[in-house]
Amino acid sequence: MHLFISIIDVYTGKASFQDVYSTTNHMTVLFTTDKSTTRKGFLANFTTGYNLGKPESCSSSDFQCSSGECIANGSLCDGHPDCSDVSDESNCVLLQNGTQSTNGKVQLMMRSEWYTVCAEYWTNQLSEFMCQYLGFGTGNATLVPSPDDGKTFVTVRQAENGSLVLTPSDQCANGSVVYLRCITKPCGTRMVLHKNDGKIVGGENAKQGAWPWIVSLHFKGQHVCGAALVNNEWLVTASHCAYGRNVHPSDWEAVIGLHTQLNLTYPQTPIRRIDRIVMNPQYNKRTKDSDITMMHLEHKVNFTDYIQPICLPEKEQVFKPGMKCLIAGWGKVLEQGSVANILQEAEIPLITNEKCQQQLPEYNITQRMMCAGYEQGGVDSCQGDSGGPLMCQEDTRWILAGVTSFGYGCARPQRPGAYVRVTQFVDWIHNILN
Ligand SMILES: [Ca+2]
Repeated sequence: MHLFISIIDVYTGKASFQDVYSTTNHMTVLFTTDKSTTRKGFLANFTTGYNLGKPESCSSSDFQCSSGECIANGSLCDGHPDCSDVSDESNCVLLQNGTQSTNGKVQLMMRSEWYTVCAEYWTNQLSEFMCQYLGFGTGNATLVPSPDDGKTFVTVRQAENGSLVLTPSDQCANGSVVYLRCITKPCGTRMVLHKNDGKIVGGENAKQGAWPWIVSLHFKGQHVCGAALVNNEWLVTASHCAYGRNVHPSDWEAVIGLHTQLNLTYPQTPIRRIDRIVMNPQYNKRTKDSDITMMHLEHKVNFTDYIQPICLPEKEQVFKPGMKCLIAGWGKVLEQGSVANILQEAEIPLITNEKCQQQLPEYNITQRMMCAGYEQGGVDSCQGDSGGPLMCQEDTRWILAGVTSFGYGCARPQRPGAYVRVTQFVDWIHNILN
């Protein structure tokens, strides 16, 4: 039997906290203390009730915004923000039947129904507009024959004032619809040129600017974990880094574009406070499943040669066992050793989950995890590298395949390291980014 437990929140310290609600008829509260002296202990009040903490649900002719308000169904995707969080206008374009999330036939949501967009009146500006709406860069449209499968169609025209004029129809005038190919925003590119020579155990010093998306996360001024920059305001890291330290996000700082911990004040090294921490609700501290968390920068960063985002994988992307990928971090350079000042990097091969399960029998290696390591050991991520990226190269771009999660010791023979399998979380990540 599988028991799915979602973390609602984790609170530490002496302060009192806002109310927390369970959205099921069940809630488990765990109290743990690391003090053995006799003190006051814990105080918590419990209340039960129907839909506690939930906004009242809307009538069937209304749409409920993510922020709770009710708006008329007709206000969905009408180009006008009606919800305070604009969630009524946030899922109105879809690319259907493409080979990747970046391409497909353009579908528009109107009056709670999906319409296929006719090729008539389509322009390059519309391609660009739709791709940017979907969070991509520019795009190119091709016109393909419309299937005669009883779908509803719509023509889209740009009015002189820039607004979109949508006209539904039973068929497309010239019999073709719009197939859009969007280009993802630049990511995963190393800007500083590198010769091919090259706390990670068995690693070597990275060149300055080698991994421009790697972030050092400082908690109360100390490096504790790594993270990866996925756009100009969001980081991906591990949940166990944030667990119990998520009440005051401002205790965290992200040091970006960093090379050595001994010099935090290079001009190319901005430091940003964290203002939001979103732990994956499926994270389980005991089994280490779904060990992934997003952190939001209080202020955006500008991309430079030393600061670039890493690419997220496609949901269906496969990283084959045997593939050599890279890890990097400021963690311990030996299991019993000290942390690294200069960013360390190392190449490690991916292994199958089956083999990983055999070699880490203490854990349940789930489909949401992936593993990497040499049979003979010697190269591994270690304490302080947690949350940092497992990076795999595709063509010329670097992709965030994994997030450093756990292992058994560091770099021991036949003891691979376990990573979050990011492909399993791309929908969750994109939801937060948009
Ligand atoms: Ca609206």
